[in-house]
Amino acid sequence: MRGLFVVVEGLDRAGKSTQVSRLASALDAKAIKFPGNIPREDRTTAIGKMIDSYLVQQSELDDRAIHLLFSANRWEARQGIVTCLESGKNIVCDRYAFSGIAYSCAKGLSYQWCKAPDVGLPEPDVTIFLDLSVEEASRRGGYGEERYESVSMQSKVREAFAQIRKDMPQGKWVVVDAGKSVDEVAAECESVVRSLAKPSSASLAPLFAQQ
Ligand code: DGP
Repeated sequence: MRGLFVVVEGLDRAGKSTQVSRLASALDAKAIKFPGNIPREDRTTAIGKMIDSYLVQQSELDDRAIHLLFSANRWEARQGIVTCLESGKNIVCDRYAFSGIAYSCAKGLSYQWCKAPDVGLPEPDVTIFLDLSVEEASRRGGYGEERYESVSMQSKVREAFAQIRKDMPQGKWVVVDAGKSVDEVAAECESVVRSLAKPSSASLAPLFAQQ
């Protein structure tokens, strides 16, 4: 039986890293993160380095070019994800194609265009959206120097995530209130995953295949 593929999404400061690590321990899963690559949590591949330099505002790139780089960073990790799941190991993943769509749509690119490069990636069994208001997110330690870390950008990202939610098949997108305590959020995330049916087939469905 293959492992479960669980994605955690949300705005900057929603608590994804903490919850990914809690959930990965609870499920004895491998924790991975985008942008980045398996098994490292940093931005070390050639593509990861370009993304990093863009995020820390050391380089400028066309909005579509950076969108494609984020997608390419997921594609370069695809085989690793598949191999891990097929070996029976669960994966908990911090951000995925949904962040790709949300952040680029927030910059004004079209939803369909943003979705296209990620069509066919391994489809998560479930995506947990850690929901937090922009105001509350911005109060959590404030935003740093990275691109996108502003209230106006995060508000648009939140709207884009709401659009993605409407587009997701029943049961594939679960919203968890990220304003609760760390323990409460962790318990809810764990219960979402424990209530999932065992994967019905050994292989993963392609993402956005029916749309
Ligand atoms: P994080 O390491 O999770 O804090 O992400 C760094 C920043 O990159 C964060 O502001 C969100 C943004 N980001 C993550 N994934 C994507 C993506 O696929 N596309 C775009 N445009 N931005 C992304």
